[in-house]
Amino acid sequence: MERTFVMLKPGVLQRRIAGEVIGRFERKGLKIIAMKLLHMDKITAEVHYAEHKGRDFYEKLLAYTLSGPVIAMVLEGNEAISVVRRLAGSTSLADAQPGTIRGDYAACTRLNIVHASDSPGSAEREIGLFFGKGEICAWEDGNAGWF
Ligand code: 3AN
Repeated sequence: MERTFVMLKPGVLQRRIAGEVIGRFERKGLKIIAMKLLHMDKITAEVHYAEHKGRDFYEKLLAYTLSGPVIAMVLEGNEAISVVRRLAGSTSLADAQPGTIRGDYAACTRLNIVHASDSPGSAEREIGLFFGKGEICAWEDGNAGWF
């Protein structure tokens, strides 16, 4: 089982599509093991997007990220990091395929709906940036037998 960090950007709440986007991850069988609504502070946003500092879109990306609450989540599942990246779709507006979250909902590359960790290292770092150990709520599937 693998864990990944997902953040629904401020436009998701503004557009009232949080349930639809979260539903895509659940339908795939990913397990939500942590979730919270938060208005990110500037330092957290700067740490989160540190790799993009200096890029031409960086300041606007930061401003957008701080413009309203986000939904932060930890998802667990088989190969969760790559599965979630494929569900999210390509970063760029032009490449995001219909059927993916970005392909279906994003109208602008910078406002592209969802952040998802791109490697085990970034998943660990990002989960640690947003969640304390006590906020991760691992749970068992019980007898449903779906997976
Ligand atoms: P991803 O989120 O797919 O891992 P990154 O890490 O390259 O992509 O970019 C982080 C965020 O920066 C993207 N989600 C998007 O909001 C923004 N971004 C990336 N590339 C561009 C771009 N060329 N123009 C505007 N915003 C961008």
